[in-house]
Amino acid sequence: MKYAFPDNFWWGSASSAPQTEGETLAFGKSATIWDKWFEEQPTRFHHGVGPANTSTFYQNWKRDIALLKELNHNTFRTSISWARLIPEGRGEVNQEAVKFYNQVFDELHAQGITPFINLFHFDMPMAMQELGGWENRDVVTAYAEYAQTCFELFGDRVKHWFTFNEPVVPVEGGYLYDFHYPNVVDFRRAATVAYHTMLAHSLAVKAYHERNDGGEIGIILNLTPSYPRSQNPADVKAANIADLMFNRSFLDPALRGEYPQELVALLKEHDQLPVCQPEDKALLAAGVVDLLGINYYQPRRIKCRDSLVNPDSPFMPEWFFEAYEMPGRKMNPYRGWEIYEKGIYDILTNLRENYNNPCCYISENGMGVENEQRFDENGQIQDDYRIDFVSDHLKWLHKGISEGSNCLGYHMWTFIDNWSWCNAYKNRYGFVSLDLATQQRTIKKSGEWFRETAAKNGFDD
Ligand code: BGP
Repeated sequence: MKYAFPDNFWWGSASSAPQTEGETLAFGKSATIWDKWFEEQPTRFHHGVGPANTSTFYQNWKRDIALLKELNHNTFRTSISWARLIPEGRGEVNQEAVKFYNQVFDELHAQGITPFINLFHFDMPMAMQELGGWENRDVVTAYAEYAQTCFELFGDRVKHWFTFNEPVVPVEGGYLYDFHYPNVVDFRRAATVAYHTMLAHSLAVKAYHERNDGGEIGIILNLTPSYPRSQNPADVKAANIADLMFNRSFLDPALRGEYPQELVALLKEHDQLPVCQPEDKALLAAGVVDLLGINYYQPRRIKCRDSLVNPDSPFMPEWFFEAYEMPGRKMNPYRGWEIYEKGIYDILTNLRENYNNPCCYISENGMGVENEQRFDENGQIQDDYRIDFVSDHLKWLHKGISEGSNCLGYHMWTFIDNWSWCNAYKNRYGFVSLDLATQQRTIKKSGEWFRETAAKNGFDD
């Protein structure tokens, strides 16, 4: 086979509790920031569709796990909902939630599918947000307690844990660019949220390692390689700053246990450093992961600013760079994101050369398609574009592995079309399509391709 992957390669897909479980305010679950925001401003959500409208994994878990099995998954990622497990954020555990997650993990094992479990996927419980969310160090401690509860309850069957999915996204969305609750635009507060998130991460990693459970713990980062417009020093510097702010501010603590000095110096120079406590340094050093999840969708193209910044304008990352629309770049015509398959290889190469080749896997990669509900005469969606997207990325991944990268698997985003925050069902990503009204599931052509690829542990051209 032309693209054969290593033995025991992880083939699977990723999803999350808030995007699939449904039953948002039932069975003891309390509100998250998404329930709250939807209640306050439903028009911010595509077609006014809120977090309750999902594939209802809470009820359909058995049937969906059977589908995962049919699609030859050996691994599957989802998350635990903090607001479901501990409705007040702290304190009493909801026994209905314990029963639900126990059933899910047991069934995954029964079907030969290893669960990869993430603790936080953008879904801050409202009870915690009311205390200030990640701006408040008490919430950091509450998160660590929640993580410990999960390890105690499920650690016998879950051996692959993740502290956060894409921690930069709630920072960008909630505190810089207004696409997540609480819709703040303030760099200093954003920096505090980012910093506290990594402290929370480190507390969880430290606690897990102290348990000696025989499993591993990691973090999932959306790494967006920053490519400068040119090799001109101003463009290169701009791309480096974007990389520092959006990638390395999470990657370096996760893999090296400390922040890049260049980032610290930059924030200090502009008086944007978050408040640090003397014990933080040692804590961050304890946060080095066993496994890195890489979400890759698209790169960042960067150029230096054409005009000088007005020094009276509020401090923002865009003080240092601008997005660059590279002529001729390949675009996903159905989602408006660039497609640059080699990015996945560049990420692996960077990790190999500059971060000591950590254990990693592709935790998300996939193709969003607007208005995808076009079925052929046999009732199937012929998503050849998605097969091309995935196989083109897998080819570059294969090259990275053959050059020595320590990449152990590939998870597609996502198994079944899911609710995607403010975009709701605008961009569908599943290799199984979902009819929201009837809850019917139909395997797309890409699902069949995936089933075969996973079974053969690779593919030919
Ligand atoms: C990733 C998130 C997912 C999912 C995906 C698709 O960044 O981890 O939760 O939402 O993006 O995003 P969209 O629906 O905006 O295309």
